[in-house]
Amino acid sequence: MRVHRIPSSRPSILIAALAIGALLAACSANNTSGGSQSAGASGSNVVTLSGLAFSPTSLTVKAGSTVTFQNKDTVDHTVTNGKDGKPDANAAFDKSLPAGQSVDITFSNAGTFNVTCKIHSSMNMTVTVQ
Ligand SMILES: [Cu+2]
Repeated sequence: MRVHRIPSSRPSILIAALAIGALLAACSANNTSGGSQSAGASGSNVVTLSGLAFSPTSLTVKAGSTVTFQNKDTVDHTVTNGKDGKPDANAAFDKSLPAGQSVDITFSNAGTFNVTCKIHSSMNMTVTVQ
C-alpha cells in the first residue's frame, strides 16, 4: 500500500525540481550573457591594475561605455581622474579600489580623461571617450 503512494508523489517532485532548475539556469544565463555582451560589443572595456601599473595605458571607448578596473595587485589603488597621483580640480571620478577588487566607471561624456592612482603617483593612463 505504501509502495503505491510513494511513486505517485515522485513525478510532481521531479517536475518541481526541473522547473526550479530551469528557472535558475535562465536567470544565470541572462546575467552571464548581459555582462559579456556589453563588454564584447564595445571591445574589451577592462583595465587591469597589476604591478603598480594600468594596462592598457590608453583606452578608447564610446560615450556611455562602462569600463571595469580590476585591481590584481595585493595593495590598494584608486581610480582617479587626474595625473601623477593628483586629482583634477573637477575630477569626474575618484574611486578607491582595494586589492583584488574591481570597480566600474561609466564614461558618459566625450573627451580625454587622465586616470591616475592617488597612492602611486607613477600610475597613469588615458581614457578617450568618443
Ligand atoms: Cu596605486
